[in-house]
Amino acid sequence: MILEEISMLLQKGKAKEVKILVQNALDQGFEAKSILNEGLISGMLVIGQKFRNNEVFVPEVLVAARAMNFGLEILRPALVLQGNKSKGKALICTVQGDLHDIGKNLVKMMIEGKGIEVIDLGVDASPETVEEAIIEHKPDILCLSALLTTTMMNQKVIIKHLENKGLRNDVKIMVGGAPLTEKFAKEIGADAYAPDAATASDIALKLIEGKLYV
Ligand code: B1M
Repeated sequence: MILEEISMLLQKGKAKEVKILVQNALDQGFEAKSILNEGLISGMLVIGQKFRNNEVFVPEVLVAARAMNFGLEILRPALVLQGNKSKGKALICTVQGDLHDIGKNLVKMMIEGKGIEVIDLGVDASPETVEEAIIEHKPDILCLSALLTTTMMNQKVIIKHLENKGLRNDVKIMVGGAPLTEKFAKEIGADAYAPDAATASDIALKLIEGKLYV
């Protein structure tokens, strides 16, 4: 079926074909969430497994990631509610040393879907970049993503940096990413942790509305 086909094409890095099939699936009435989970994410999970087993290498992963991003762009309007008055402002980035942005992009989309404006600092964001953006944009929440065990500690570095600059209490901080746990989030002084993009968007809204007490 079409979702399996999307998953297979993503694994082969066929970005243009993924884009077309994602659009076809939407036209056929498949829900955006199913296309995301059973098509795109399921294909990426296979690639991740093969990468771990040395069956595929960085170039294959890169083309698969590109195909994933092509598919996500088509899904964006369906995942994001449009025309909502902004309920607040979030700043998002992947932390310094880390170039993984697919999960961060998904979290961004889902948070936008809650009617929250999102400023995206991209990947490899230094504490200084985050500090400057907080001063410039005055966000309600800061969302930090990390995918590597070697970069997850850079979330703590950012939090410490904001403490030193007297900015820590100006924003609520949510952290996430595959190697993280709730326990780790508490240890580094974050206000919240989310295991996936949907939960992240729920928590973002609660943090903004002051309904999540930490
Ligand atoms: Co990388 N990589 N990678 N990689 N890569 C992983 C993460 C790895 C687990 C693969 C493996 O070994 N099995 C491994 C990390 C091991 C570890 O640290 N323990 C790894 C490695 C080692 C590396 C390199 C070091 C490889 C090398 O060069 N030798 C290198 C590092 C580069 C760097 O960052 N400095 C590297 C490079 C790359 C590519 C560039 C090739 C590519 C990234 C392309 C891109 O992002 N544009 C890549 C990819 C694609 C992966 C895998 C295969 C897939 C990641 C992904 O996009 N998943 C990954 C293996 C895997 O995870 N299975 C792997 C799909 C995405 C939807 O999930 O990002 O987890 P995820 O996001 C989820 C949740 O985590 C959560 O919500 C998202 C959606 O539900 N979430 C948040 C994420 N951020 C959040 C923030 C929140 C809340 C929730 O609040 C703020």
